[in-house]
Amino acid sequence: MTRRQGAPQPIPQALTIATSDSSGGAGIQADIKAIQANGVFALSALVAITAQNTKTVTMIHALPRDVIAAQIDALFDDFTIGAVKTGMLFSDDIVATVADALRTRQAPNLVVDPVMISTSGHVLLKPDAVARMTQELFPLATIVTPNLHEAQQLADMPIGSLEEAREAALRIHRFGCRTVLIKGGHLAAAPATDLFYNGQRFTDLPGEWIDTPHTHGTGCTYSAAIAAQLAKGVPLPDAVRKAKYYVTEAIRHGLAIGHGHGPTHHFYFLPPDPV
Ligand code: PXL
Repeated sequence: MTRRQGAPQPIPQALTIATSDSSGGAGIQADIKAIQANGVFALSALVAITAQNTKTVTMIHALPRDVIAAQIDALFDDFTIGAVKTGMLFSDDIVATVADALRTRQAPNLVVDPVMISTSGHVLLKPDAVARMTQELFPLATIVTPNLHEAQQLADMPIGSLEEAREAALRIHRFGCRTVLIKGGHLAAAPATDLFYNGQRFTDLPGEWIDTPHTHGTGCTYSAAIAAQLAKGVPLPDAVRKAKYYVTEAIRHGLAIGHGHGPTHHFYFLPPDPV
């Protein structure tokens, strides 16, 4: 084998454990793009496959437990994984498999995006899997990143203000995660303001509300970017601030493709042609 001359290029590596979105805007495809766009090499372990477009989800197929465990094992056996992100995990079986593997491997910098329901209203985490997620996965997490809807369900309370978001963050923190980020994209009282809780202090992260229908995959993109920043050694909450900047720009450059909610633009900062 011949090799090109030049110094080897070191690059941090982050792993996403999530589900395929055939439309490419959300799910593991969004994660891979967001991790790479943030300067980190994306490793991926697939747990399920969705058939979907920008309008609807037509099928969900879960992969067998041994197929999921084998992917995670193969990656931890070889790479220096600096951070891990979990996305749509769909079933109790899958949550248990992933939690087992991450506990055994003592996964560093774990970002848990507790994906429960799609923008189009489809169930992405079966109700009987929620308790397994809070009990087995949350205690391993460096940060859990619910949106408003997920935070309300996890904390079992309505959230209409930043004050109520603080109470919800306290309740979610009690599941044993190190920190909590409640994404306030749809918080009427403070649109696009996120709330970060590190177990001691609350930090408001104000953002720019961008009025666009092309927001498919926003949550996946945000949490994957946080994982990438953590893999680069950026501490919390700066990793969150950088990821929030990235996802805001990706939304600003949202793509009007398909006939429903189009995807964000993960590589908005690149010229259209590398040559
Ligand atoms: O945005 C949450 C999400 C995660 N994973 C997959 C999805 C979606 C939303 O549609 O399809 C595979």
